[in-house]
Amino acid sequence: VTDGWDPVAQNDIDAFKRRLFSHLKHSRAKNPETATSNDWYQVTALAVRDMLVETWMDSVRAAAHADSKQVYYLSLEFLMGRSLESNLLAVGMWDVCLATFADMGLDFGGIKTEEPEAALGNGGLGRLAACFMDSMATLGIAGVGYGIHYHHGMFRQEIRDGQQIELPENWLTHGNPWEFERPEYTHPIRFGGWVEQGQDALGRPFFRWHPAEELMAVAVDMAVPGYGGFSANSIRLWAARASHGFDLVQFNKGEYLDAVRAEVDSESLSRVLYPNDSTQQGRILRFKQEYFFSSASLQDILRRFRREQDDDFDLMPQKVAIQLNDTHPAIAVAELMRLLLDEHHCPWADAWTICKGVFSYTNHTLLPEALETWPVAVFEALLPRHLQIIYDINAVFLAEIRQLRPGDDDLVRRMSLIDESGERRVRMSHLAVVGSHHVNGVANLHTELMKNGIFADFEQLYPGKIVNKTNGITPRRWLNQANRPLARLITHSIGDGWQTNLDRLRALLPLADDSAFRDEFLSIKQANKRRLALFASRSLGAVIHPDSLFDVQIKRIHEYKRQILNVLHVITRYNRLCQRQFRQNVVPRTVVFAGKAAPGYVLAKLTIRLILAVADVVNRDPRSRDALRVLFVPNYDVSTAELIIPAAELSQQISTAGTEASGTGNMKLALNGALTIGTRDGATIEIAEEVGEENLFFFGLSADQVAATVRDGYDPWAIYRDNHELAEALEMVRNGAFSPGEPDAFKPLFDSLTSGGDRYRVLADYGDYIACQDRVDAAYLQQGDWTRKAILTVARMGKFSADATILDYAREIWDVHGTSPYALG
Ligand code: DL6
Repeated sequence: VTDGWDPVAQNDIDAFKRRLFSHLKHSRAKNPETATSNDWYQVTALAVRDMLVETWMDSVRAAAHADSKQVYYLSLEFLMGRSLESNLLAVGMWDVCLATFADMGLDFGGIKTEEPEAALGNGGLGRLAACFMDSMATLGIAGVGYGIHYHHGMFRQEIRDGQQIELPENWLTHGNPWEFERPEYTHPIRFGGWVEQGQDALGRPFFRWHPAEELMAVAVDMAVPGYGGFSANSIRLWAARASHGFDLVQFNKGEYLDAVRAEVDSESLSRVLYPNDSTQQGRILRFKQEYFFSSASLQDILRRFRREQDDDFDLMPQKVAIQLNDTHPAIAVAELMRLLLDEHHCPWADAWTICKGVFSYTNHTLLPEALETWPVAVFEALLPRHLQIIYDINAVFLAEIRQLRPGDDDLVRRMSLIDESGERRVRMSHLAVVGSHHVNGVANLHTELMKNGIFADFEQLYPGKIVNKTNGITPRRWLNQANRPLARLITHSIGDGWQTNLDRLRALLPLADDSAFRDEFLSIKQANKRRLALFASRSLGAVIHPDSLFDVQIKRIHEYKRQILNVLHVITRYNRLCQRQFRQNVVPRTVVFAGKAAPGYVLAKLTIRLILAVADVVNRDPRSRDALRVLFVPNYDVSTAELIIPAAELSQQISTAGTEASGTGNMKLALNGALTIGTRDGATIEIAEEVGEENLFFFGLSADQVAATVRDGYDPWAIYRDNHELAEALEMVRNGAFSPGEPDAFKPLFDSLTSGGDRYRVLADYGDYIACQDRVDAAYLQQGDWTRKAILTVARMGKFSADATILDYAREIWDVHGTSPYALG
């Protein structure tokens, strides 16, 4: 039976146009005369979706029939960005779409920006999940990404009166053409109440949870097409709904608003993404969100498993791999135990073996404030049965430790799932480690620090359990889509295939010495810089010069990422430019910042304010403005990254060594030909190993040296006294040089760097950073050599394809294979 939709050939403009017009009429009830830009976006999305659906349904069906192992990626965040362009490229319809709109005399550039971003994530962790989904689909690794269908994703950042303000983001206002709500996949989620204990007729103990509250998790699916159209996977996001929407009794009593209260309360659970990155906020709603999506996902996984394998749960480790993206879904360990024990009556030891056979856990940060713990009292109130299970897991686990290390009470105290040092709290990372067969860090250094630091006891007791999986990025979005001119040049020069085998970029190596290629490469960079400059002038009213060096730091604003160090360099540069003798032979710079600060993070918000204030002074002053400009691009998101990254020439990766778990912006920028200035931190170390230290700019303390300053003592004031340029820049921050109307405005930043102890060793690295920036200037003057380095950098980025990372997870952790030709090599 055919469905009447003939496939559209990749060069058939008329067929594509017919699809658009058909959707315009039948899906939007509009005609071309009344169609808005948004209508055109919607119908294009629907037309592309029609094509995706074919592969998607085939893939899902094939995976079910193949009876193969499925990978489930549980992530509280998926930072997908826009889908239209990436989906068009994935199904090979990009060119025909552009040609169709050109033929109709419509500007596709404007139409594609009608799509709101699916900004269901904060930053690195959520974007990594999106890249991994792309790679799994491309490689034909069957799986599902499970998360939350937030009504409001990451807040929209606006700058008012020189400061960040947060506005709600409304990505669903016009509906989302990519999603399919599936009310047939709805699972109950329960909270509170009490646990009945007893014995069944056979004398076996049972536990029956009598929850006090129930709501529903409804599935909303999105297709994730693999590049090349061989396979597709799903992301299934859970939306919260009331289990009984409308209370008729209350309504009949005339209490209309109370009658819908349950609905409002339940739905608030998936209302908003917590905008915190790297800090745990400890809010009850967050706890409920974590359980909500973990429970719904596990119920769904079990439903799928039982459809194929009945109740043969011992087979689960052969059929199911569940990756916990950070500890946010760590409660899934206790939830799977509960489902197996209480609902499917598995014996305890069997259930525990199954859990340890299916789960694996990725750690994304070592910052103590980000490590999740929840008060035992919160568990008692909301998940009493899970608390019992966690106690049972702990009892078995601690007995094992006591057997391995008799008499070591301190070890037992350190490793326990319950932190008893103050208010009793459940250590979610310990639950995740104990319940998993593998634990991974996201870059070599990070994994080593995990093994020697927060998880040292686990490493000693279970050697081999902690492994490294250096992060990666999808080359489809971060080069093929974001930088079309460079992608075309690469394809023209070395052929296709690099999009799915990034190592092929090595074929560019000899071209680094080819002057014609270098010229083309450079002129593409210049065009990308002009595009950013145009955006700055049109959208932000800011003037930046495309001939200057574009120096870029784009990421969340956080003390450990040290935007403040960058600002101190800008101020130092400004101070130098204010002296006539420094104005000769200077390399003009545009320092671009973008990033959001968590709404409650005072110093991060103040840093944004300082960046804007410094920009205001530097960009106006006739002594500096031709040689130094500062641009803050508001509302940093995936689309903004796609605009800035191709224009970047210098990539700032300047976190305190030992604090940035991996970084992925470092990879995106390098893949687009930016040279890195950075510390020996996260994956930047591995980038240097690949591209060669001579092709990037390292400075500052190593992680060991930072640790030594903690051990041996550290005096920021001594550094302040020794370095007059530093003292001058810091004084300007303190004394209101950038905030004349409010001289103390930035004093908290000064204090944190001095009397506050300078936790992130900004002052310790300042001198070397400035010297390194001087080396950057000198290198930039040698344009030919700079471009050569940039080309070599691009050519050597193969290791950082998310495909390579995912294949590594597949082999070492999940024990699965990809079925697409790209996985088979
Ligand atoms: O692993 C993805 C990404 C890393 O690249 C960053 O270095 C790291 O900071 C980030 N972590 C988070 C928040 N962590 N927690 N929880 O986004 O993960």
